[in-house]
Amino acid sequence: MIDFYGAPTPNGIKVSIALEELEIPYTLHRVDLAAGEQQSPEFLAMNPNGKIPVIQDRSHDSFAVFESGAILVYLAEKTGQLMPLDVVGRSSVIQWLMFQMAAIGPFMGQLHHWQVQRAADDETVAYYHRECQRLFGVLDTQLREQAFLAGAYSIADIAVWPWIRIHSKCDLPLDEFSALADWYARIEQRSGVSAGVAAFEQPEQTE
Ligand SMILES: N[C@@H](CCC(=O)N[C@@H](CS)C(=O)NCC(=O)O)C(=O)O
Repeated sequence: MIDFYGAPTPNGIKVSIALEELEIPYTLHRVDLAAGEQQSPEFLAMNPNGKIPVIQDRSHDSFAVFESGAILVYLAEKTGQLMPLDVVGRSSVIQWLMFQMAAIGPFMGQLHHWQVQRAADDETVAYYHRECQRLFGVLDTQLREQAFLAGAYSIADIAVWPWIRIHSKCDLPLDEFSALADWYARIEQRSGVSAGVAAFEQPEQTE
């Protein structure tokens, strides 16, 4: 059983999707970011960086894992699914996972902050917008070659998908990225993915 501390943001949703895809039993503990619950002493004891998502694994003495990419690797390794075991296949997944963690997430996060919250001048917004379009181009080129980012469906796809989900919010249409748009639509149809998105719409468990 996993205790999952999260919120319905791209980094939160990638963990609920992975838990659903891997059919791992979990309890969702919603963290109210606006109220600052991520800064409570109890939360900081799990993640000193004070951000969701975090999991605790009850089968390992409530071992805590923070950073969404590290959580996805932990869950894949725990189950032996969604990431190949051979060194080359594993590296391919980790490369695209790192690309999401180091580029897609930070740049789209910044774009969303500056553009959607109207917190910056036009030049700053244009800079993040251009870079996100370039990153979408990188994904599109890869997906023209193969159905999923690292060969078979993996935690790399799960990491990227929730960020593409907010593309219209960030004024980043997919019209010029047809392979990315097809990939997005195919993944959206997976039952584990819709269950992961819907997880935050369910009444909170009290257990
Ligand atoms: N690199 C981290 C980023 C986590 C992150 O930025 N979480 C956001 C929500 S998506 C958060 O907790 N924000 C609240 C805050 O910064 O106080 C990860 O991938 O887990």
